[in-house]
Amino acid sequence: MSKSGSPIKQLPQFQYWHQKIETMPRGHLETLQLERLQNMVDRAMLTPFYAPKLKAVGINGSEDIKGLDDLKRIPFTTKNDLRDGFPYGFLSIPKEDVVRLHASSGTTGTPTTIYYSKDDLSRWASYVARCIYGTGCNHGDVFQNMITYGLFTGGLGFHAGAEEVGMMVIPSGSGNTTRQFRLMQDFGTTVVHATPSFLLHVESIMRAEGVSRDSIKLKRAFAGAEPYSEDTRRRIEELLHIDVYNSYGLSEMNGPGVAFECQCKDGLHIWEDGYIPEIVNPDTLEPVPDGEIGELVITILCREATPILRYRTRDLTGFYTEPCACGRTHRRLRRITGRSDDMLIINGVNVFPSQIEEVIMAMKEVGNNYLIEIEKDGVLDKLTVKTEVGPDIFMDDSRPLNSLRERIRKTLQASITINPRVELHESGSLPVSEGKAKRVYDKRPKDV
Ligand code: DLL
Repeated sequence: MSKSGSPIKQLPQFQYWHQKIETMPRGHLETLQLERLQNMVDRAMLTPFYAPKLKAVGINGSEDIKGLDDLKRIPFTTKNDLRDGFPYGFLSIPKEDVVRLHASSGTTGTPTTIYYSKDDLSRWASYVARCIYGTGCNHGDVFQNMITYGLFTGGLGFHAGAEEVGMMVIPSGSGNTTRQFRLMQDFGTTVVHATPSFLLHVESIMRAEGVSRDSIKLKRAFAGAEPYSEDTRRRIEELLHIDVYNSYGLSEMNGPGVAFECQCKDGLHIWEDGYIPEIVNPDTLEPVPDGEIGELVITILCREATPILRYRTRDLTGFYTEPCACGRTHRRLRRITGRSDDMLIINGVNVFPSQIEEVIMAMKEVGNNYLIEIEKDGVLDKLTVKTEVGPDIFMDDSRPLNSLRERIRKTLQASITINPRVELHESGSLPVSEGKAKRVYDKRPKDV
């Protein structure tokens, strides 16, 4: 059994895209990181944003980075810094050498822009290819990319990585679920990429439209771009009879391809030849003891156009401390449990949306979609959890519904210490977003 409780399957021979790098001894990896960090610092000195910031702490170039420990002298970079540096404050190559830009989807505010050189794009594709190949995909697989193309990095990022592996790519984009089935059936799709919420939606529609599982050849899915629980992964795997791999990335660090699960599905390998990860306490910004949860901070090591040092991701995670059975030496991150800034404070209690998801998705009678609403009720906050019921539950039979509602309420209360209102909705009736799911509706008036 894996730590998450799911049985570890008999694994096929592990596949490495680049075995020498993926299994590199720690010492060699650190030497490589230092070399690349020095190079990045020299690049950063070419940008209007970093040059004064680094000089202010006594760093004038790579000669002042003697060991990896010197990283700690570099100030953190935040999303606000990137916004303040708009449009070219972080650019370190001539504008005419930029071949593409992407922008963050702006989960928490206005978008930020990242530029790529030609070599940056091919390096990024190679990291994504490494992730894809490590899950057992190969030349001959048919890959349907059911995620947004455009400024969001998920579409084009995976597209290029999948082509690098040599899979046939169907650039279907997100939405239009009926057409997605048609494509799967017509071209024998074996692997898809989507947000976990869209995968759950696909399964609901598949059932509603009577698409038979035997009519599609799907074996695997890559799911990421938003947090989801282990129970959600298990649910998708059981409903669709596929293997689901967690995929983590952010546009500031290229996009997808930063950290990915291997076939052990027990943590996400963060590619340490391309990124230096740190986990810090989000309040003190000091490193947390190894293995503990904190905020992930990342330094990119191989990008020409937009060097970003010590970026505060706001994502909460921790390292696994034991080595992975697959033989890769790059450390593994725990599933992201939330962000240091999506924490809800409800009547003084801190609640992460992921805690609510964990409770409801573990219940078999609960359907695939849910929403969290917070409103003011007099002086107090009122939390409402709206969730769909599974397709086998009849909405006109009130007894089992009442008992399910009560069970959800009590379990949630035990987990988050707040007594929520629970509303049950018919399967497929709550709104679905095509991109990242919007699940939290905080309707409380904002303090000015
Ligand atoms: O979401 C890049 C991406 C595309 C990742 C496709 C995976 C697949 P942004 O739009 O910049 O980039 O959003 C980055 O999304 O800081 C996390 O908060 C969240 N996120 C991404 N992947 C995961 C994941 C893309 N697997 C922000 N689990 C990140 C939890 C995730 N959160």
